[in-house]
Amino acid sequence: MPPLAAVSAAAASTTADPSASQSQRAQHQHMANAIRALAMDAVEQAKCGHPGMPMGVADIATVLFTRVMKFDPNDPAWPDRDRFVLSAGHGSMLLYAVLYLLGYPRMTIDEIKRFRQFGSLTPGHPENFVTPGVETTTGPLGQGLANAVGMAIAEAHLSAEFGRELVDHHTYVLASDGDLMEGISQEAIALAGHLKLNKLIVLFDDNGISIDGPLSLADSVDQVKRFEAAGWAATRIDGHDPDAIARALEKARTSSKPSLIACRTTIGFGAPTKAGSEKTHGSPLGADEIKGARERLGWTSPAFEVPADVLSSWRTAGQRAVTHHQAWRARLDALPAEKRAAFEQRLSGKVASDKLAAAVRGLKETFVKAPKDIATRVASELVLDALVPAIPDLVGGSADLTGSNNTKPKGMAILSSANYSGRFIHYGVREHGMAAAMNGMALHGGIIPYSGTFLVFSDYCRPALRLAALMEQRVIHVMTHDSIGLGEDGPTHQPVEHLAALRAIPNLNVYRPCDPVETAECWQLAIESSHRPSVLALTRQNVPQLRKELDVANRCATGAYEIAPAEGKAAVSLFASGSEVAIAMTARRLLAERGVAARVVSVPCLDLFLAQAAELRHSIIGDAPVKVAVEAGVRQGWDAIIGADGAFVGMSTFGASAPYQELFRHFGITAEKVAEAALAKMGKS
Ligand SMILES: Cc1ncc(C[n+]2csc(CCOP(=O)(O)OP(=O)(O)O)c2C)c(N)n1
Repeated sequence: MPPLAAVSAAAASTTADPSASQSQRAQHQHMANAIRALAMDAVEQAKCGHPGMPMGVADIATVLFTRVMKFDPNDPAWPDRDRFVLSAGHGSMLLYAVLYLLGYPRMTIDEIKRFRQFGSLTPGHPENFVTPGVETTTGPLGQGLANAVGMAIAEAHLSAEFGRELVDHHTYVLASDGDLMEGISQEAIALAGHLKLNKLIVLFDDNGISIDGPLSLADSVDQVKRFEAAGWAATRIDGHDPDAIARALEKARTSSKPSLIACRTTIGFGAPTKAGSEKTHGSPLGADEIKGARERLGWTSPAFEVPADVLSSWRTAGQRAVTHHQAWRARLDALPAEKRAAFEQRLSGKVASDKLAAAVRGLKETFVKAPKDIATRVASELVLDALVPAIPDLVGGSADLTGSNNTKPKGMAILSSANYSGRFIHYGVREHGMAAAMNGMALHGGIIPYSGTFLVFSDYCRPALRLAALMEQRVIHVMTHDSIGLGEDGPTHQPVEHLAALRAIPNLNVYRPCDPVETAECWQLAIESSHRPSVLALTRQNVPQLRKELDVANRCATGAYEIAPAEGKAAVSLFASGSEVAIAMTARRLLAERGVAARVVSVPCLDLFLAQAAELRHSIIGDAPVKVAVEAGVRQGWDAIIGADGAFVGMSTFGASAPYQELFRHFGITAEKVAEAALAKMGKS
């Protein structure tokens, strides 16, 4: 394709015509120096930021963006664009400078001048929901690399499904030493190598420097060997030699494996006294150093000014792939109407709500007709049996707990290097990499990723979950074995604080359904939540089916609802989630036997409930004088319903290893204890 032809021509001209090659090199230097100058100036003006990395990788970025990548500045979300992930998000000025130079309309020089200021398009670290052209939110090192693995999986999957005429792009990553030192990088590269994601290309900024100083203080890994061991093609080049960069990229693009290009660079390239040192990493260079750098680089323009000829070369490069975009649109337009509609619907992220509603209604009818006392994880599998065929966007998986998480419905094909059209991913024992890859799939578009692990291992996913919530991405985590109810595996595996810890993440909904009907309703809500991640916390142990009447409406939609009214005026309100709703129901009966009228409120999603209007919340909480909550986790969060005076029956220590019935008894999470707590509050104990 033309961008590559340009690369080849540039490489060939090195030998054919020395003077042409010299002028090309000079032009390249000017273009790269434009990035360096903008990074120095913006960091200086903001009085904070990281100039060293953009200055060091300017040559790599210039070759990549002006000769290789395909994108359209006027349509930054064009589905078949190449993706670029700046995993080393601290070097954000690199990305902002490139977007400005290429002519992304909203990235003006004024935005560059407002680097790191409130409301600018140039925040401290790249945020995809703020800046058009930024593919993912990076800063926590290692996440971007793992997101990129998800993007490459999404590309391979959609390409297998819709054909290369519609989906055929690469994912490029710029990663630093810090990215590769983080543990998540191991999970990410191992998965990418195993899946042979050959359209994933990582450019490693091999500058040997991190914040504390030379990398030798803390690391001596041979990254090339490490990536090779994980099934990648890996090479080392001089990251300041544009021809070497171009050649390595060309080779990587035709590789049958994912590629690592370790680019040896000098951090702060051009800075007279600070280049090659950590001093260029996290603070402005200072006026004298910038003056010296300008002299060394031969850059005579004042701050924030790019000479017209250099800017024009960049802008021309920015338009390079527009013809690809047009050709792609023409291919899309020429498709049979049905195929085109299917593709556009997938990319839009709009789930066929009629199909979803019909599937959920069918499930509820089946459950109500023949009530089942089953674990909610088993109910979830029954739900997936119906939803996976109805919603092609769903791509599932598990971190090596498929049989325990019940995330693989019957007949779901495995996504592998031999069959990218499969829809179930064996992520291996890699919870963190899985969660971050899922973010990448969701960001890519066309996929609603869901996965499985144990709830206790949400800790291993947490950094990626937090970013999913920040980025408003729809990823669905099935997390089973949700309390001491898992029994004999003991306290290492029994979540206690996890529900509270997950509920503390803004814009993440934690669902804990009590029975098969609620499980179906919670799945529906998670899929409909197009701008937030969801966790479905599910039981290992069987629970009785409590919803036996057919409700057309989704009763979980308000987060909490009265599942059993009081007989007469309620003296007590009992609130519970998941497996403890059944305990609350029995407690209600015990209280009735003592002549106390109690109602039960099921709380399948505390986050959703607390987001309801005050009036609705008050009506659901009710005005019974005594409030008791029961959940086999810590109290934190429940005071929003029961108040500081309410009684809480739950956990305040770690669990233990024993059959689960014994554990519920030992820790006092029983109907008797709930009834006692209510009576004690009434002064009747
Ligand atoms: C998970 C995480 N830990 C720590 C940091 C803070 N931090 C930002 S950059 C950096 C390391 C910088 O070294 P390197 O990755 O080699 O980048 P370079 O110095 O080459 O720009 C650290 C520790 C972070 N952003 N993310």
